Amino acid sequence: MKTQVCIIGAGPAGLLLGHLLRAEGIDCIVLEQRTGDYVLGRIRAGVLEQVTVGLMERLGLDARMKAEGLPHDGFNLADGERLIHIDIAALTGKQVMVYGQTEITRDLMDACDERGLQVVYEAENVALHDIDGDTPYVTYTKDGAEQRVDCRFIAGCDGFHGPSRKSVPAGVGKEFERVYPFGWLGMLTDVPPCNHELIYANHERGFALASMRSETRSRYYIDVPLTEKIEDWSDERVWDELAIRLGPDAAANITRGPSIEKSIAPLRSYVFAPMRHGSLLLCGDSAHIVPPTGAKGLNLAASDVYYATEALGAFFGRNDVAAIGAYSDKALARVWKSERFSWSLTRLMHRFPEDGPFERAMQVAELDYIASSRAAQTSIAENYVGLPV
Ligand code: RFL
Ligand code: PHB
Repeated sequence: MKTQVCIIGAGPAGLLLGHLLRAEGIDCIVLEQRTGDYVLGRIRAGVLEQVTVGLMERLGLDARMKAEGLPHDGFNLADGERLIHIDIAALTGKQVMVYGQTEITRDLMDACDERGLQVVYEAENVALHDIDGDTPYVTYTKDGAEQRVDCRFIAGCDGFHGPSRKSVPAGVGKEFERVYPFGWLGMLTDVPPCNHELIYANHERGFALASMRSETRSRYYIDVPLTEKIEDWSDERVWDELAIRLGPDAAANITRGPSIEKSIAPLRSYVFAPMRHGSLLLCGDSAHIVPPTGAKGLNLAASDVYYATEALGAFFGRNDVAAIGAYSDKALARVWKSERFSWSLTRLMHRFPEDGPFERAMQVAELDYIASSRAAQTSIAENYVGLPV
């Protein structure tokens, strides 16, 4: 078949881009290696910035998010003794939206038929060809038959492990990476949240985060060494650890219940630059990873998609080749700022095994500074709600 843009991956980046291109009258197809249910089964991000909310509004797919999402005016940093409240609404005039990645993905999936967005699930052996030139194509296998999509552009929205980034010829791109010596153990559970706002805690036993998906569904995290196995973490063991790390006030409000999902994810900072090579544009996790501490991963995928839509719209609308050329620099300028914020919040809120008394003193001093300085709180708040696109 022939189309204008072949999108690889039906995660949030691929589905958002597909809908936005369709809304601009641009032909596209999405190829996804997994089933729709598998994609929906991944429990990931929970906090949406304005850019992500704004794209759902622009698509007119924001009704459920507006009805069921929880707008938050602030969040908290706990340092073992006190809660430092970051009043993002007062400091920035903005809010964040607590609404799960699963829900966004479901809203985008549910609208595909009505909006004429074709998604091929269980597309195997997806391979990119001739990305250096103007006539790239993608091959894949579906139900045992080889298929070919000819297109003008390929959008690589296939996450960190997908084939798109790997198709860029060796030596063309540069990788920047930082791997962290711990992972986050996440637990989803149908109990009311222990606090009406998120709490990120730095405790001597390690990091903890109290988050939520709704008034009746909580999402909790603790950091654990990468050597830990999920089988060794019973629900009770996770609850005990959360109660200690989040501090006595939060612990008093914790309702315990069985987990409905529990897994350990490694933490990584990673950027691949440039984010475009020839006819291939990379969006989302295929080009960069952030540690989840600032809740930036999904939101960066959304800002990439915003810039990619702008570039592809200019190209197909008025043959503006320069807009395609500008995509990578525009996207990366925002990516690097989110990388910086996620890295610095990770550094501030976790106990690194290699840290000595000096590094710990730096954390204490920084938390004390944040607690006492409106300027410091404003800086954190404006990064947390998301820098402008
Ligand atoms: P996704 O969501 O990984 O989607 C990529 C899609 O591409 C498909 N794919 C292929 N399709 C066809 N052929 C192939 N060969 C393919 N290979 C892969 C995959 O099946 C998938 O459907 O990337 P996208 O769309 O860029 O979205 C990015 C976000 O998902 C990601 O940034 C965040 O979820 C990151 N992240 C978190 N971000 C937060 O803001 N808060 C969190 O709490 C949070 N938790 C997480 C996370 C990422 C995790 N990963 C990647 C391991 C927890 C985890 C476990
Ligand atoms: C989540 O609710 O899953 C979540 C919230 C904030 C983060 C990371 C994850 O920084």
